[in-house]
Amino acid sequence: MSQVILHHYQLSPYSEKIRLALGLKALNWHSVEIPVWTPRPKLTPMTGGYRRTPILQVGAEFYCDTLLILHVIDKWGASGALYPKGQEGLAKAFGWWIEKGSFMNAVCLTIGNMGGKIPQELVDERRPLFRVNLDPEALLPKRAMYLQRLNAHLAWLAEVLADDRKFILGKDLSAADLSAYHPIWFARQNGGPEIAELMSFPSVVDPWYQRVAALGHGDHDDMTPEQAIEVARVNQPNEPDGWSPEAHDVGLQRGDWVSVTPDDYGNPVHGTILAWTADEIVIRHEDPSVGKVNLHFPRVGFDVAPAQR
Ligand SMILES: N[C@@H](CCC(=O)N[C@@H](CS)C(=O)NCC(=O)O)C(=O)O
Repeated sequence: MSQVILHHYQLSPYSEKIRLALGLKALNWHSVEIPVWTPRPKLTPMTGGYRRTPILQVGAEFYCDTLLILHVIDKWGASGALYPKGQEGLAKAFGWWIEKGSFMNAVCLTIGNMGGKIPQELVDERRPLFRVNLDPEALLPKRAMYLQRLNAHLAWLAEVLADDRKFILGKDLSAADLSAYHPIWFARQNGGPEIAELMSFPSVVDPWYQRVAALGHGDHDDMTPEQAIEVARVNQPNEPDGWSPEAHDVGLQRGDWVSVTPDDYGNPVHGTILAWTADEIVIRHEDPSVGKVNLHFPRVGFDVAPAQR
């Protein structure tokens, strides 16, 4: 396997989800620290402008969205399985629910308590992306709303964990645990003791939380963006050709120019579609600085449509 490169920043909860997956698999990886807010001039040319965090790079293959990144990581390393046999669907469905239910509520609850710590550039830059004003002064008066929403979802998590099981699906950790963990991690790391105390069911959630945290991040070293660009430049992208009849039903053929757009928040990315399978969409992107690369997206959570060049 070619070297594993994670483009991420420390504060990012979705990146923490992936750092822990790399820890579970005891992988060696390279860390490229990206700016917390755009512009990201060294990353954007490689990823066609896909702007969410994190992104996993292997050679000239770029994996976007943690839903897909977990599936890629799951195939590597000797330890742990993110999708335990017979529970694959449960792990996916649980993870989808808990992230949708808790991520933005945990972020808004926490940032409301971070007055003086959130740069105005970050507030201004995120507003059109999330369609939320992340200014702590605007969020603090809404604390009660974000708290009750988050705690309603934590109640379901606590209900699952109430029988003293080690992890959400039973004795082994799965992708579901990582999806449930990272919004709570963000709140605990950044909201201070006040926010930690407002979050319900600590006696049930705490022991599980500590078990997930104990995964650590695996062995990693720093890589510069220039080194990552060089890796993409010297490697040739794969030529995937998996093609589902579903693609024809939405009017697409291999080789068409398409847009791929997150169905919740984020911008479209354009390229030539190479593969459409049960789990993934692959498009080819080209840029003078890196040459040809493949951008991979999960099927769930993204809309593909024919586009004009
Ligand atoms: N569904 C996406 C969500 C990723 C996401 O929202 N990440 C946040 C950071 S934790 C983000 O992209 N924020 C804007 C940015 O970093 O530019 C995934 O699973 O990767």
